Amino acid sequence: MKQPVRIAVTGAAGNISYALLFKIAAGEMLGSDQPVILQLVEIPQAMDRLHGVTMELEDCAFPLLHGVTLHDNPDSGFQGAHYAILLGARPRSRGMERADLLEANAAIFSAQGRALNKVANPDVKALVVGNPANTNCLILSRNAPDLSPSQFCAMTRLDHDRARGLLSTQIEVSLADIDNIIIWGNHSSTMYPDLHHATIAGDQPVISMINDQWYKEEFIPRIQKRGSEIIEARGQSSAASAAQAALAHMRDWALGTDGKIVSMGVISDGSYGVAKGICYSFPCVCDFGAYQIVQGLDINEYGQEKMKVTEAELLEEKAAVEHLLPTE
Ligand code: NAX
Repeated sequence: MKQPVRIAVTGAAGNISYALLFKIAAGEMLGSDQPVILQLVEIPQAMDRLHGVTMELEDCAFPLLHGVTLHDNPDSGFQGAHYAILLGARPRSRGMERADLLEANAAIFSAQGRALNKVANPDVKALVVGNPANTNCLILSRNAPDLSPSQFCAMTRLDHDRARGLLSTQIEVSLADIDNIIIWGNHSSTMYPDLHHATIAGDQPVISMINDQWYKEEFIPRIQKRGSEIIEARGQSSAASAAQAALAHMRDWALGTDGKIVSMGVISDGSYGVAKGICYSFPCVCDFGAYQIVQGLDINEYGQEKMKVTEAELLEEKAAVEHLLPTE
């Protein structure tokens, strides 16, 4: 039997977590031979709710679940963590300006970055789901100077999988046959869902099978605003699909994508002319526990414009929290 790995989850009493923890404990993230210890982190006011979730985890009697610990702060919650899934974030309240939201989250993710730096396993992989995910991820990484920026990701996998789902329905092709969809940029309504490299069954270009007007006027805006569409219909934001995406992101990062492209928000190294140092979603492949940005894809003029729009938004977000970032 393998040694258990430690997985810290913040926002652990929230909605996404409720759809995520049970799958992790069942082995759906790291495999059915990998025991796990869950380190659940919440704010002090939510500890009772968290206790309730923990009782349910215990009642499931998962053979792979070798322990659950509860924490009201990241310094104890991230102790020795091999993986950290950061769901907890400050939601926008009525009348709150965007800059205030960024600042409130900057405070949370600065403290969590420092805690990861100090107490997590040195090889920890951290995934930020809590919004604004990309800029929160940037703040997290900048506050963990002893860790590599490549140990931090923001989640755009839900957008990636939403794009696969919508395309599969439109062209009536099995999801399993669709590859090389890319989400570029921010997890926000400026993201660029790119189908120019997508293929069916390995070689058939998707772009030749779809109507350009449908692609530009229906598909792209629908993916960009899918989160709001779900809230409108359900009265609550995506939870099960977000949990599934977080699981898929972590599994692929840890176990590899077998050459398949996935979208990951990562700290830009300047690839494709994207400003260095922002957290931007790129096409990635994963192997041996690390991601690599796929290089050399041709981007047409339309795509370049879209990529610039979402880059500009991320630069604006970064500028709004710049005064709170430690100097590099
Ligand atoms: P919930 O409001 O149900 O849960 C959030 C939990 O985080 C709460 O229990 C709260 O007490 C806790 N929390 C807040 N601050 C914390 C802190 N400093 N430390 C630890 N815990 C803290 O939200 P839920 O539906 O679970 O969504 C979680 C986050 O995911 C939100 O920020 C949401 O906007 C974001 N999303 C991101 C997505 C993505 O694709 N990147 C998609 C889904 C989701 O909208």
